[in-house]
Amino acid sequence: MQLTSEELKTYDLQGYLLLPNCFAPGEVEVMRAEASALCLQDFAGKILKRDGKTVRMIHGAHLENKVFHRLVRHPKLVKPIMQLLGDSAVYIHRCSLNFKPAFEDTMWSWHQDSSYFCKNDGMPTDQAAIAIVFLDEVNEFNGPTLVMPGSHKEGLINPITEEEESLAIEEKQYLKSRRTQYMLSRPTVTKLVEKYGIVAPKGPAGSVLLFHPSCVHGSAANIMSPFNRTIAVIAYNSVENIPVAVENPRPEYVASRDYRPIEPLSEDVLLQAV
Ligand SMILES: O=C(O)CCC(=O)C(=O)O
Repeated sequence: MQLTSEELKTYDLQGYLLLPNCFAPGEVEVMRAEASALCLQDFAGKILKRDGKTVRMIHGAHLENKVFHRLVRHPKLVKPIMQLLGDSAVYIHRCSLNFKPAFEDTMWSWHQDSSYFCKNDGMPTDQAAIAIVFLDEVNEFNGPTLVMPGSHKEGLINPITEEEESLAIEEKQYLKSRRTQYMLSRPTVTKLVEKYGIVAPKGPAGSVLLFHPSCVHGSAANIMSPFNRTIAVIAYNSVENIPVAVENPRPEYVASRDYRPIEPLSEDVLLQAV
């Protein structure tokens, strides 16, 4: 699958591109079954919510599971990603499964992934790309990823300061538990939304959302709907943008140090026996 020049232009302008129905229902079913099986296993990349039971994320699904190992090498993802990164060879920086079960308050604050990639993982530039694969239908009710179109042009934005954070937390205790390292402050979010607005790309299970790691995004809680929302989030990086060594590297299952370029597998790879 190749992106058209129109699609490449849209991605460049908006910092994201939605590809509806990329994967067939049979392929989605295979991935969903493997995601459920992974939730029952124990390994370091499995992150639970504060209740100690509900799975929030599985880091490194592609290192633990054959189907996700194949998904990250699927030509429907790798070929468009290579185009977005200037026809460069790419490697897998990270892959996670993000779970938002029905009637749960799991959320992600506003942030840029490039802050993590550049500041924590040592990427020289933000020239990486992310593919989100919808394992469930994503609709207006179950907490779609929210994106500020065009915000990738800002480059790295300063996250919330300690002072802003302590004020916000005094005001709303719940923020303390929702804090992520590079969360943006409310004044910053307000200014950015005035400039860029917010979109919530939605689509059937099997759709793919491509986005630029500097595109500001976040994700509200799925507290009201009876619909689960599981997505696979895969970050690819160009072999021209290999990270420099950092002092306290994040674990391999969060930020890979295997920079070998990947070869796309065959189109039907998700349906082959494991
Ligand atoms: O799950 C989502 O909708 C957003 C996740 C996210 O922000 C991330 O993985 O960086």
